[in-house]
Amino acid sequence: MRNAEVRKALSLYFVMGTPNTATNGEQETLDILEAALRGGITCFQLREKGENALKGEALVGFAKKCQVLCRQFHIPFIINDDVDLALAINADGVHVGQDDEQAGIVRTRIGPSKWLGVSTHNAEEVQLAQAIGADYVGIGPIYPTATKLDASAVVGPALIKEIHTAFPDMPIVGIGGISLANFGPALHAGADGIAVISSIASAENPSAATQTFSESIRAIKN
Ligand code: TZP
Ligand code: MG
Repeated sequence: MRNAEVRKALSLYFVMGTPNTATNGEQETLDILEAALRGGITCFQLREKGENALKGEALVGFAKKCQVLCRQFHIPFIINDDVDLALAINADGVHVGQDDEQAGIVRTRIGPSKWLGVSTHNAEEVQLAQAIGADYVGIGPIYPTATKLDASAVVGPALIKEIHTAFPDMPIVGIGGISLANFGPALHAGADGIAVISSIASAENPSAATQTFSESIRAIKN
């Protein structure tokens, strides 16, 4: 069933683009992705945004390499905010924020079979996401984050609880400032999982960090 499959994939959702790595390098980014896949991430979103982000053919080529890795590990490969790219390479889904292409239009463009995730910050946005057929919502920033410069106000795990109560059928992933030290409350509040950038991409040992996340999440969820 799609809903259960999505919930499972949200458990440990890794988000990254080349700008999130120390050297901005394609190979470094692929190495981190492979380490995270080995460590046990359950979904990957290519979020190629910010300074020195890849564009055009370079982005298409890089996205294909990420997709090959994700396929090797049977992990869904989601594209952030680029429907053309997702369609061109046949990614598993698209994730959009409130300032990106309208989610309802994205759903029409990608059709019913690809996953659609929407970043939300309140019940109204979740209601709209549900109405246009979103498969899951991202809620955040749960904690302060230095990774997304234009992040909106911190919402805390309390918003997850509110949304989970009001929309029990909607899969939820918490994002923003989540680390090995603080991920518990988001899950206890009702999130199906957590999404992280820096806690894995900037970890000294991305594979070990992922493994620790993975084991601790499983311990809470089971
Ligand atoms: N959306 C809300 S917060 C955020 C995004 C993409 C950044 C998350 O990065 P980090 O490093 O896990 O705080
Ligand atoms: Mg956006």
